[in-house]
Amino acid sequence: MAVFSSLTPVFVAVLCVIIGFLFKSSQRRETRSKQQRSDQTARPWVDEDLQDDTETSSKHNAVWTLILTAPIHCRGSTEGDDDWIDTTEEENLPHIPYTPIQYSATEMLERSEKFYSLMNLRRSVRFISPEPVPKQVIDNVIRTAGTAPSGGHTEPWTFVVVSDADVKHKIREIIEEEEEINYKQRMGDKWVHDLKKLRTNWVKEYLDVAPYLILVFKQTYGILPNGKKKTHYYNEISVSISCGILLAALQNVGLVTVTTTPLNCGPQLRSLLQRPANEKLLMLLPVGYPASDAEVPDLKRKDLNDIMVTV
Ligand code: IYR
Repeated sequence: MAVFSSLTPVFVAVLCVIIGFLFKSSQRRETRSKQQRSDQTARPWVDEDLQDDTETSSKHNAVWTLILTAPIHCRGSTEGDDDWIDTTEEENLPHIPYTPIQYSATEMLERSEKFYSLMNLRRSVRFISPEPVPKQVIDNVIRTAGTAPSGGHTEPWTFVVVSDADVKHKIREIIEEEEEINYKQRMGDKWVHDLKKLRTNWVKEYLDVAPYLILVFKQTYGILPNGKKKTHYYNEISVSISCGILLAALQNVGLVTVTTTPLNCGPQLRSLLQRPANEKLLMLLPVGYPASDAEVPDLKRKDLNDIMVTV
C-alpha cells in the first residue's frame, strides 16, 4: 500500500502526459480535416491532368510502359534515382561567336511600329473557314515556335498537328462533353458570368471546321534514347513562350486561332493522340483563315501607360 501511494504522483504525471498527447493529436486531426474541407470548397473541380500518369497502349509507345512515369517533383520514395540522368550529355558544348542583326535607329523604329501594328490586329477568332491552308506554312510556323528559349535548352514541347476529319471530330466530342460540365458545374457562376461578353460556350464548331488543330503538349520530363529520364526545367513557361511565338507566326501569315485550354480534357486527348505520360496538354489552337462572316468582341487594349512602368 505504501509503495502504491508513493508511486501515485508518478502515475498521475504519466496519465497527464498521455491525456495531453491524445488531446493534441485529436486537435491536429480536426485542423487537418477542416483544412481538407476548405480546400475542397476553394477548389470545386480537379484537373485530372495532374493525376494523369497512365501510359498509352499503342505498339508505338510500348516502350513507355517499362518506364516509371511520375515527374521529378512528385516522385515517391519507391522510385529509383537510377531512372534519371544526373548530368547533361553535352557538358563540353562548344561556344561560337554570335552573329548580330544590325539596324539603324530609324530602321528599328520603323520595324517596331510595323510589328506592333501587325500584332495589334491579332484577335482570338472563333469562326474559322474550312478553306485548306498550305501544310508547309503550318510546318514553318511550328518551326518558328520551336525557336523559343527553354530551360537548359531542353525544348520541352510537342506540337501535334491534326487535319484528319475523324480525329478532329473525336477531339470535338471529348472537349464539348467536358466543357459542358465545366460551364455548368466546374467553372462556377462568377467565371461563366465574366465570360458572357465573349459569347463563348461549350459548343466548339471550330474543332470540326478549322483545317488544322494544333495541340501543344509540355513534356514534364524528357526521355533519352537509353530510357533515362531528363529534367525539363521550367517546362511550363518554356512551352508557354513557344505558344506566344506560334501566335505571332500565325498572325504573320494571316491565319487566325483562339487560344484554348480545355479544362480536364488533357488525359483523354493525350490518350486519343497516343502521346506518352510525360506529355501534358498545355494549349489547343484551331488554325485557319477567318470565316468571311467572322465577328469578334469589340475589345480595347490597355494603354502603354497602364502596362509599362519606367524606372
Ligand atoms: N475554356 C472555355 C472557357 C473560357 C475561359 C476563358 I479564361 C476564356 O477567356 C474563354 C473561354 C472555353 O474555351 O470556352
